Amino acid sequence: MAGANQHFDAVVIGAGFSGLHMLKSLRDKLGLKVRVYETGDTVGGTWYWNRYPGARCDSDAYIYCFTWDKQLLQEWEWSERYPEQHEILRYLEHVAKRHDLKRNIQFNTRVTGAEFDENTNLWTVHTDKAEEVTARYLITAVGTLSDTNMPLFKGLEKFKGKWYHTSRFPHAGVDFTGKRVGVVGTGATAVQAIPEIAQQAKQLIVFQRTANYCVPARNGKVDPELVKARKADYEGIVQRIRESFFGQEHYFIPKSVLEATPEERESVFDRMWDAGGFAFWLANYQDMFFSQEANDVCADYIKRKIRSTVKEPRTAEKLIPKGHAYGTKRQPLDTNYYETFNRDNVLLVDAKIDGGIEEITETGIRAGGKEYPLDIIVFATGFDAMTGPLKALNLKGRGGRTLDLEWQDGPHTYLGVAIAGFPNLFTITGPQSPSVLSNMPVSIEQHVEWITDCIESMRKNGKTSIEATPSAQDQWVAHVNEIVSATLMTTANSWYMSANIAGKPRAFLPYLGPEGVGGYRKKCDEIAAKGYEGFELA
Ligand code: N01
Repeated sequence: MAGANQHFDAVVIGAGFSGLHMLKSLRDKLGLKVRVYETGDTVGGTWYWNRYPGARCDSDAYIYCFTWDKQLLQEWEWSERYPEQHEILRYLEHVAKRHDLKRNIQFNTRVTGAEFDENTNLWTVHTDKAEEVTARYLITAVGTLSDTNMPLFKGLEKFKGKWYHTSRFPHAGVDFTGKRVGVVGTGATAVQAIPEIAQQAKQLIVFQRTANYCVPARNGKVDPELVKARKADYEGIVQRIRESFFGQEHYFIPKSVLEATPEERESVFDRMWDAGGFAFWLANYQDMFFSQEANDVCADYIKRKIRSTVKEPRTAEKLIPKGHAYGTKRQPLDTNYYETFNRDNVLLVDAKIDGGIEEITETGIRAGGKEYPLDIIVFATGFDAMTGPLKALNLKGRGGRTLDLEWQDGPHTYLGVAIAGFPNLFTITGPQSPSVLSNMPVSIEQHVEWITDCIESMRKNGKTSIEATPSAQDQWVAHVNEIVSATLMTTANSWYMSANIAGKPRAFLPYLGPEGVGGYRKKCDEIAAKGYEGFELA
């Protein structure tokens, strides 16, 4: 399949959930000639790369899947409420095979750059296989959490043991048996990995910079009767998640937590806590994200849970989040996370109480003036979220403009799917779209459908170029920022706020629309119905 100077109707970058669906849609619905480039040696994206112990989805599997293959929705059986990485990868492999998608995907190939030609309205795409192809449309399906954040820890090169980043874990796995292991980070990834590693390692030392609010996942087999009922109601489920706020079957309680009596809210909190999953985060009282006072009431419940679970009071205190409101950082779902700190072989080193990481030495980590000897270090330090993977593509738009320059003060997009100055470029789940604030497959499908309809309409109307206007983009950026500024989200040093990467301009990355993904879908559809309002078509 490799070959220079080929022309495609569309080039898609990435073969995860987004790229697979985009390929299927453009090739089989519109009959386009499509090439997908993928760095990995098979499909899967996030589920190909993130192979750390305990990696599994955090959304219930019955909605963490493609909804466009109605038959597969009926046929596929998930083994658990939140399947493990290898099972989701097997699912995506199955989809690729079932729809014969691999024949249009070139694996082991990284896109190293692309530039738009203003004379031909075509993109020229370069790869690390010295290929150069042209395409009318360039579609990024690179994921939002795919650009690894590996902070420059002083002395790492001296470390004589082994070290790994969770997002680039060895395919063969890592045997922690009998080892002294350090985990750096306590985000959603570490919260999944720590209980698993603790069961194997001789000693586990967790280096925490910021304590997180974790709620129980409550993973397990799903009652076969519930599975049956869901399969019988898939049409209804799909419609509900598409119209919902977060792409989930979760809805806020339309009441202030401050209006509820202490007994009433305690029983509501207990119900959500026992249900597990994102309910406590996404189906809580509606003012939790807006009022610090309301938020404190919800946060207090979790703090009490931490204190009653963790036996050693000093460790419990370290695990109590301080300095950010509940829910303003991505909710980690845990399975025995807090319980793990009751084990004799687990130690928590908190940056504020014990001192932060000073350097990596030949034999371990030095933090707070003390050396912790280690055989293996696992960095669960996250990603340069949303903008990172797009900037890494080295795109050159009209007049050679680059995202590095255009986004110096944070992302500027129109609807999170297009960028002024970058014609015929579509960014699936891009910055300033609901994306990471939703159940990803729902947002991915919405973008793929919208992009497909847009390209179909352009072809019908003889248009060869579409580009967001600077004024529509400015209005969208202002709207994104105005909406979020009314919430507590901007107060946290989260990756949503770009605060996890040194030097990254502080900006809220996704779109927290007033009506969530449902409202965003309506907005995108209205824009299309008005002849792609805010875009210039040529
Ligand atoms: O990354 P994170 P993640 N020194 O950025 C710490 C998704 N996900 O990989 O909080 C010391 O959240 C950092 O500390 P702080 C999900 O959307 C999905 O855990 O910045 N520590 C933090 O504790 C999630 O949100 C699933 O102070 C440093 C940790 O490293 C996203 O991926 C499962 C440091 C990084 O946490 C990212 O989660 C798992 C430094 N220099 C994850 N730099 C699913 O279920 C960073 N840290 C699908």
